[in-house]
Amino acid sequence: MRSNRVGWGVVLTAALALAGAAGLHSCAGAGGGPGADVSAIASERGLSEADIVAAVKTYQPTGRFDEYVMFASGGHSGQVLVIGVPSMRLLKVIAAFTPEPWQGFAYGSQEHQELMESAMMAGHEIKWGDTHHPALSETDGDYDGQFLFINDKANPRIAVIDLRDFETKQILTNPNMGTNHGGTFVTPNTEYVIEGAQYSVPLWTDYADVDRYQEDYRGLVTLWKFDRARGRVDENQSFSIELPPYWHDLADAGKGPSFGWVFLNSFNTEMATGGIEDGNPAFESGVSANDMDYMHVINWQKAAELAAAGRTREARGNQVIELQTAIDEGVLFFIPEPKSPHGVDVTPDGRFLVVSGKLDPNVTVYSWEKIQQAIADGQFSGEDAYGVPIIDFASVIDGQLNVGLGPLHTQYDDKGNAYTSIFLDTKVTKWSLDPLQVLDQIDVHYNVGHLAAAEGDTRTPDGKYLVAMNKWSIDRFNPVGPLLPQNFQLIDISGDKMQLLYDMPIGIGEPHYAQIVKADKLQPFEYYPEIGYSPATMSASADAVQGGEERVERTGNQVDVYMTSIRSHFTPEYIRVREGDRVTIHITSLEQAHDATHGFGIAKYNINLSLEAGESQTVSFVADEPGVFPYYCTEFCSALHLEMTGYLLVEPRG
Ligand code: CUK
Ligand code: CUA
Repeated sequence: MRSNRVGWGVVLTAALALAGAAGLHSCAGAGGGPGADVSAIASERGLSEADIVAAVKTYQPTGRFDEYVMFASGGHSGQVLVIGVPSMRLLKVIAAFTPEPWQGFAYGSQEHQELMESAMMAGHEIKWGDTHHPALSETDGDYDGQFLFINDKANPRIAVIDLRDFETKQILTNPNMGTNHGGTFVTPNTEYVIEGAQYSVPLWTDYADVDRYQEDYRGLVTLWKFDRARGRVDENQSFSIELPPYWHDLADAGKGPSFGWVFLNSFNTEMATGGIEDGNPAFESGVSANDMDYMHVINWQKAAELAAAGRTREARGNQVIELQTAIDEGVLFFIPEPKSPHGVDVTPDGRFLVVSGKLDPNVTVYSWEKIQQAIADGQFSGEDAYGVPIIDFASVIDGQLNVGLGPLHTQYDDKGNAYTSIFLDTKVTKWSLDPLQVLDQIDVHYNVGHLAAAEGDTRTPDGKYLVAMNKWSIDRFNPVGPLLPQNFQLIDISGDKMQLLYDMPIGIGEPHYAQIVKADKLQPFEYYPEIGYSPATMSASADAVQGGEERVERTGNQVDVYMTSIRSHFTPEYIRVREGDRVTIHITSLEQAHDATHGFGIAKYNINLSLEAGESQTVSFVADEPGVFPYYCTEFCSALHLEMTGYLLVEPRG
């Protein structure tokens, strides 16, 4: 331990040099001044030289913004985390699939109720999601900062988030998947949002027992057509491609020379059906028996032409290109990939694909040029049981490199280097693509899953920062009982040697993937552009209430309340109804000041809205419980915030 606490003169000089470079004054030597304090504080806290450098690289003084913003999946919280990089400050949790009271997401607002109803599956209103892979919208292969998509693995769904207000606008359900995993990924101009299934289920029949697995179960990939002008997916122009009943994993879209293609990993090409309770090999071993599975190479441009030409068959209301059509029309090819493959990551220039097999210590680098040539020449080494042509493995690989035990996912920097997460060795390996060689390794803590690099999935990654998204934290933080947070570790990748800078515990769910965008690409609203704006439609609301127009209207049992909120009162302050009335409150915030948010919570009715400046929302409920129920503003909006209140009076029926 002592050897950590070295070289105070050097450390101090380094820290002050950095401070000087930042244009700050230093007062070294002035007793009790900042200079003298750094050394004393560091010594007292037992900080090493590397610790101080890490602190100086990540600390943001109050009011200073981060250079990057990371959008991370919130795992089985069903949400999205927004984090500043390099400070690793949590900026927001975006309600994606799961009700969230601070944002008033699905706590009584009619707009959110409609969204939740559109997101129902199998007749259930679903109150959680398992978010894995966020994807920022792209223009010409570069993040454009406009939209974010994310999958719900558990209930095969996709959320569309508008980055003008960081709110979920649309949730798409996929009736032909059991779960998803190969999503979301976008094509380079966000033409399509890709969703690949994971565990195969019956496609053309509603029910089939597992003894019909090979006949009736099917894999699937769906391409959701994004309408950027509307900020919504157009379901009518979306389509799917039927795949053999393998289990599908991660995907990536080609770019540059590989534009127009999607690459989708698979496992369980064994088509193992488990059943450990009947003495069969467990799924665990059955699905990982083969040395090779198949990377699916999919021509999405050709598939889109087929779908537009009606070469589809309907399954549960969605258009599906049948497997035989995909084979006949040259939409689908396989390439063997070792072993229990997980990530497939296209290089920034679109010329190579990197695949990691969880049970193979190598990354395998495939050459798009060679793949294209093999397809053009019709050079196949065979076909699978369903007739899909298989491209010869050896003829299309550029090389393999031993990066460590259990490689999962790969990211890229601006210097032609790749970074692969090594799950079993719990490391990150930095390697170069040309020549193929390992350059550096760093320990992470512990069991790393995905990595996210600054601008990492664009055609021009920035390098600089890499975040290791670790599954276990064990001894990194204060103990909080047997359920521990996940651990994001920020790594500086600007130099030859990687340096660990910062640990950020994630105590809300297990995040999987994240994307990191240059902060200045985001142009969010400071407040809604006009008073009476509906986030659900991103336009003026027909139900907006202007100041002076507040009123209560009754038609039979229907009571419509037209309400406004402004510091520090609601108008009206009394809502008088009778037991059994349907009450609809149209409420508009008259604020146009930055950060002037009001909440609207009604006691005991499970209602809470968040009304950002200018926002208009509607809440509708049956006053089924008689009594007196205060309502109040749930955001501390002003000195007289506690006074921002009123009463819902529900008179008992005689
Ligand atoms: S998966 Cu979680 S570590 Cu869903 Cu992208 Cu690899
Ligand atoms: Cu408005 Cu508190």
